[in-house]
Amino acid sequence: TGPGTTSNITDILTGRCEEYRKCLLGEPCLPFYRNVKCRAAVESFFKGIRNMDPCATPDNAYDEFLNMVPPTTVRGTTMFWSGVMGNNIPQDVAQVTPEFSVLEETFPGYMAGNLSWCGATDGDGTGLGLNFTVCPTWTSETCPNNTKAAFWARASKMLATQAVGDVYVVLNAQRAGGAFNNGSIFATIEAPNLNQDVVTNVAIYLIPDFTLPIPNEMYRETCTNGSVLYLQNFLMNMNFNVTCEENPKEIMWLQCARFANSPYCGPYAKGTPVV
Ligand code: CV1
Repeated sequence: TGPGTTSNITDILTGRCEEYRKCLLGEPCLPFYRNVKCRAAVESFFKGIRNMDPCATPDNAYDEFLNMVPPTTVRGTTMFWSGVMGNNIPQDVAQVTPEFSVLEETFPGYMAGNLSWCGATDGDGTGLGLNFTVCPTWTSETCPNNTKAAFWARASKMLATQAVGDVYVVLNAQRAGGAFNNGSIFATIEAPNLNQDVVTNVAIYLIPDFTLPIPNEMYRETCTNGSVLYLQNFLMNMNFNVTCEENPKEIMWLQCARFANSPYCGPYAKGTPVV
């Protein structure tokens, strides 16, 4: 199990909602959002999960909420990521690069980012129907449909469905089991929901895993082997244009700013890194 519901989550969600709708964040700011009623939005966020078993969240639990504050991104900027959670790199790059937008920068993603929450069937004295003590870890195989996973899955689906123009996906070349993980949200929900008629290119950005204590070259995929090659074929079979880049400078600059001594950085890093 993981941490319970974040204390004061209602206030946090309400505050973030107000920030977002008032365009205080430098994110794309739609007239539509200005009229969001934050109290009602937060209420609908909890509506489908209060007093519910946190491992039996209905697929549509957040539909009302997500229809009030749907994720939207500017054409040609939508960035997906998978297997690179450890260092927040795509989120941080997207934050300072107007050319990229990730789910965490959209209205629902911003509201829910870095929070923990889940329902509780027995209540725990707060009257909110949420468990403030523990929540299931959402990667758990015994609890696949948990409160939080259901949220990100649904929000991710909407993000992919509305994406237009060039899209991007950042993958970890050294992810155990392959950079393109079959069970990931990207593989199961985002890629299949991209629209062939409006997405002009899928750019795969393959980055090394800077969080590894010792870079393991043995398990480093390239654009021309392993699961990344599989992903390219999968996307091309869906009629998408696909490009793939290893160590793309658009992402690496931030990685290298943070891990300046990495063998993947510096003038000799392009191509075969010296490890
Ligand atoms: N997405 Br905190 C998915 N999972 C998220 C997101 C998020 N925005 N935010 C968080 N998580 P993995 P993936 C948590 O690295 O392909 C969206 C979840 O606990 O395998 O499954 C994004 O749009 C999840 O288990 O990536 C992104 O494009 C873990 O972080 C895609 O879905 C990420 O798991 C990434 O999901």
